[in-house]
Amino acid sequence: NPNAKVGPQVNYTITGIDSGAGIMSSTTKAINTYGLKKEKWQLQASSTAAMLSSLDKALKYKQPIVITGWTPHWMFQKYPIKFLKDPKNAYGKGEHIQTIIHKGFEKKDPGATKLLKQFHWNDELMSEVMFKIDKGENAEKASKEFIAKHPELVKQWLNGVPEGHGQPVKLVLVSWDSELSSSNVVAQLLRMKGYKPTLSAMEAQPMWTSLSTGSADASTAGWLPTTMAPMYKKYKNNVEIIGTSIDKAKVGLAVPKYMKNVNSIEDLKK
Ligand code: PBE
Repeated sequence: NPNAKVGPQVNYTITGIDSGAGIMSSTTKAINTYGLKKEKWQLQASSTAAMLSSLDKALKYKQPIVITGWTPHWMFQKYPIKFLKDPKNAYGKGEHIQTIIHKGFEKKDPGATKLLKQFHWNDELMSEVMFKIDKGENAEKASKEFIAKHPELVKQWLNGVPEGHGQPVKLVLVSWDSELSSSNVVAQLLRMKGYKPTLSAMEAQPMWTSLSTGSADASTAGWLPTTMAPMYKKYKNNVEIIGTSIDKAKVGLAVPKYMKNVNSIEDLKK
């Protein structure tokens, strides 16, 4: 029944991803901002893969579901879903994906830092790599193919970057599709210039501690100013934002398009 209240149909549950992700803290904030707590709404942590498989199932049976959603990501191409309006800006007014380094890394390695600063692309380009990874292609292979296909872009990214002479660069790799793509492309670019990048897979919280202690040098996973604000605030004295790889990112709640009466986070209360 499309006119029935949403809450009871989904057990007042928002299906989320890994608990350390920025979108989880923004969603907890949204639940408070919109007064959904009184209505027993809760956020369920899982993983991106588990969330998307629940979405897949719900769509198959035309059942209601509320998920945490974001772009760039292929979920909005693959599935008929829509973002809910966020009139109170609980998820911010517009997110960027920023490149973060350990404070002091630029002094230690100005060349690699220059490359990291110059790395800038968009949703469409990132999606080329993301789709391949989603289809099961190895991330390193996908980024090599991307680089071979875009010589002009690569020229801009490498412009004026000095030879690395085997200098190691410790990159953080958080296993979100967006970051699998950007980190692997950046690693490949560094290799082309003679640097020796390593990619350490870790979750969102360790990413910030590693960047702050210097056990990692750089990350392309800074979803800011809102999504990862709590972590940035905590570590901002020891990290530095040096660039923006994606200007337009978006984070929020999403539902299947057939949930015609649910268009805003406010509607979850109805
Ligand atoms: N995301 C996608 C992340 C960053 C990448 C929105 C899931 C987050 O911290 O929530």
